[in-house]
Amino acid sequence: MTTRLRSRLRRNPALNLGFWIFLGFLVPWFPGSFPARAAETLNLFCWSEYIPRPVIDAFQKETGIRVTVENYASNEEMLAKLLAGGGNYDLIQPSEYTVEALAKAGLLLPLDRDQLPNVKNLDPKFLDLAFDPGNRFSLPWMVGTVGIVVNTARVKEPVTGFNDVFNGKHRGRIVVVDDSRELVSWALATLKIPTNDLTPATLAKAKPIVARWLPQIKVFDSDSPKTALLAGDVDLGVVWSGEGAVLYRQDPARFRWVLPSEGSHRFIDNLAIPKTCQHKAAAERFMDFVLRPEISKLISDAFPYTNPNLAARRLLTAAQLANPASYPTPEQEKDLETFRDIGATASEVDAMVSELKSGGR
Ligand code: N2P
Repeated sequence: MTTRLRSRLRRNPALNLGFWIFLGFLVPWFPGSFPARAAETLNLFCWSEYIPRPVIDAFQKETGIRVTVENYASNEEMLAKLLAGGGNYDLIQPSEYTVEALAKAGLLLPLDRDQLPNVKNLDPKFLDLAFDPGNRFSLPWMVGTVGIVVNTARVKEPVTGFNDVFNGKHRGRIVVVDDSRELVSWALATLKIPTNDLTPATLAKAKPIVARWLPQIKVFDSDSPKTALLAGDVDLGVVWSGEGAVLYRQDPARFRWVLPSEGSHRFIDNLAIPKTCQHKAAAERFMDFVLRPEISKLISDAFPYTNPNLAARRLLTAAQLANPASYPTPEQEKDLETFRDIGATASEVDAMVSELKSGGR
């Protein structure tokens, strides 16, 4: 070695092989202290109260992928943020009708089935549905209904449907999910109009009903409508089934779950990858991870909706499977309808409900 080279090595340790070997020994001992290759990231944009923290932690631990989570409380809120850009979302959680709208607009990436072997665990009943034939763009996360929770300590008369909730006697004692499409669909159900027959003409028929109902509602809450019921702030709720299931689990004598006699919405919430996704491999890895039976069970434990994962369902307790809010009977299932994309009428639904909420007629 020339004297020049030796002195360069002394001045610049990065050129010295011994230095790199030494560093190689140190890194495993102090992993956080060295600027390793930037960790892979997965940006989740999902409904609030739907992805349990332990699931995210287990995924991060196993894969080293850093997960960020942003929540929304309605499909419409998610769409608005997604379309505004800037969110860098890798994985979203749209309901059936929103998958359909996004796919039509070319805003979803097709899924690579080779990366998703755990699809085999899913109940075929919730696959290949009209909103996404062949599940090209989405896989079911959880399935649920929208139904009525009755605090039986406070409400003694029978409550069987929307007309009983909004008959005027419970004014100021009602919580509902803050969701325009839902509200309008309940009004349509009382008119016996099919839930997807949503046009400007049928919307006009629903309007006076929604107008009559709105002043009776005390709380609008899509994130955690159970809270107002638990606190005793309200006696009745029209809420997501998972919320009803938590209440029933907590106090079955006090909280009764009723699927409205006029008919009810069965939603199918999904995972899908937006076209603007920057980390598709990580997104698909998460999708397959949550389809593992033991991981999917953790989701059911925290958020007791209908689990479409048959392998996971085998791990649930008899009590979980017997929760009437989580698992409707085959007889009840006959009256459930699933939303479809209604195109431009969607913004009219939103505009009408917002106008009525702000006191318009
Ligand atoms: C979960 C909300 C369920 C979404 N917190 C209803 N589509």
